[in-house]
Amino acid sequence: MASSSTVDSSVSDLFSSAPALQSNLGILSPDQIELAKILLENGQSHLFLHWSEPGVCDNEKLGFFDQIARLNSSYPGGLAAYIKTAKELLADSKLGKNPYDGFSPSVPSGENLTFGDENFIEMEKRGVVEARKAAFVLVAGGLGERLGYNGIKVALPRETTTGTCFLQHYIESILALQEASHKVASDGNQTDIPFIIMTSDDTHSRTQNLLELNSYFGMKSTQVHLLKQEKVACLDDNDARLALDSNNKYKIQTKPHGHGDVHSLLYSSGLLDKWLDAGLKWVLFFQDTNGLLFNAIPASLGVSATKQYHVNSLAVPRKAKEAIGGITKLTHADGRAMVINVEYNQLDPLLRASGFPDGDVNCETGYSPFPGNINQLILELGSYKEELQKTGGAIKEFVNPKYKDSTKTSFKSSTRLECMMQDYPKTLPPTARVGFTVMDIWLAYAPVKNNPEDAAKVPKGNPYHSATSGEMAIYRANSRILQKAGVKVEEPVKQVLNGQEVEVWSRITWKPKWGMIFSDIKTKVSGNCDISQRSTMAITGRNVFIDNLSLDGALIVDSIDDAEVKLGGSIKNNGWTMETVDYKDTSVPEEIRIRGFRFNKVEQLEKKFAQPGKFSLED
Ligand code: UGB
Repeated sequence: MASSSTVDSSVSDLFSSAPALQSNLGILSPDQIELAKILLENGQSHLFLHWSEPGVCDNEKLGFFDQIARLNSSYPGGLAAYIKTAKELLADSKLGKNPYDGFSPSVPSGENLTFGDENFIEMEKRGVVEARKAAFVLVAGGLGERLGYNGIKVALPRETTTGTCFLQHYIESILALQEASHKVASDGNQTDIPFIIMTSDDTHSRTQNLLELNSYFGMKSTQVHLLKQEKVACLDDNDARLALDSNNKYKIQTKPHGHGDVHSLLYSSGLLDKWLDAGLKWVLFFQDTNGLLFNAIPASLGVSATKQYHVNSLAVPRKAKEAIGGITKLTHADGRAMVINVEYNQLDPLLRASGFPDGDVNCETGYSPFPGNINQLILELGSYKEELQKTGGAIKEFVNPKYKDSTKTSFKSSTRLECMMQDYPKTLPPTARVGFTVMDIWLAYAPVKNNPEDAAKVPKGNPYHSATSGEMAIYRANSRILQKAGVKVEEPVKQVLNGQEVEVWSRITWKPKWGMIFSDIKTKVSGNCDISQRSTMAITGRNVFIDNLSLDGALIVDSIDDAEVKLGGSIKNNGWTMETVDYKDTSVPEEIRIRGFRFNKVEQLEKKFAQPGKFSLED
């Protein structure tokens, strides 16, 4: 332990601004004294006003410095940099400065893909070739406050026909892509695709438990890597004074910093170098609850490779005022230009301030002219690593204080700096190739973000983004893909579930290994096939072929990889019915009631093929 005599005179001047701290210096280590200096030099003496005499609450004081050390080491440039940036951003916010000052928005051009056409099929094939040179990064540190679900979002069922959770589906999709990519590899490179999950204190242990309890859903545990983001210090006022926890004066209040942390975590993890050494080329970022995501991955990776994009943002047509960011071209008066996501709460004011008097409105297509950012990014690894070397992974931050009144001198509650992963291109040089790929919503985007009550209030025509719409979107996408492959899937019926009017299609699901890309799916379908709207079909095997099948009821097929199974003939049974459930009915498990329905498995044909060989449904 250091004694106060180790502190020299210039330092003791500094410490005289915090007498309660000064009298406690004897209990602090030299490292802790260094941290105390950083705090005092950056206007944080108020943190020590309540400190008691040495000998009283000493453990709490040491705990305080443990937390300060964590806050200091987890932020690029440390706490001094955090406080400096906070002061600048708070001053800008007080002045009402527009972060896009000097920039005029316009509609950018990018790649538009149409599911199932020749170009789409080509892009998917190219994407599969590239996949073995990719690493996947899931940002899953958010609590999902809008959804209000008690567990972690990746543990929610993606659909309740099979009950497969999001995390399992993501892992199985990566494994299916890996296998498909290895098959077409001409260089014999059979490296496993790395899968990184960014967690936070709110999600880390539950994510780890979910993986361990399920043997990593079939992935090698060495393939999966969890990176935990730390929260950042809250700020009490425009001078960026750190906020103390109201229940513990020896603790700084903290809040999440946002998904932008993923870049600094990846940079400091050392993984990027390893990946470059292993010959990887792409890093794909995605969010926690988009059950359609992997329908879009192969083709958009193909676009990245073909166009040699350094940054490729996946996008869908966006309804005006929808809570997804808009991909926008911003051109500065000085000639600079960038293609960037403008967050949904900033798009309308930016447009109004720059020659679009109606702000964020739909155009003649019925959609906003700005494509909607679904926050799936494909970055080219080499240029990504180079850029992070310059920035240390720091992403341009923002602050969003809720002021008490128009003087903007005090806040309703503490605020903090935040950052978003899609702001990565903001620091890129103009030579960077930044593009985007637009795909149909039905194919690519169905997040689960809103609780039933809020979803029911969404303006008519705008997407609900609820557990109900998220599950219905899986059935719609699978039905439409099979339609395109030649199956007569009956049209949907409309139904109101948890106050939301949704299209209910046949409940069709399959495992990613059954068909990752459209050309594969087409090889699995032949003859005259039809599926009625009230039907359920779940395929969990790989070599399952739909051939002259007429289905009106429920059909569940499981098979080992060495079993080749033909699904044909006419199958009719009472099937699975959908019973409505109210989201307020707490006798029903939360993950079910937030959907507004559950299945009643009245009757089904269930077949399991556990031996190698050729089979049909009669076997
Ligand atoms: N997340 C973290 O990992 N850490 C954090 O600190 C915060 C979040 P939300 P939101 O899907 O279309 C984003 O809360 O506000 C993870 C984009 O910014 O769902 O809806 C979290 O676990 C927006 O441009 O984000 O907005 C989750 O996986 C738009 O594209 C992810 O980050 C929108 O998503 C997103 O968190 C969208």
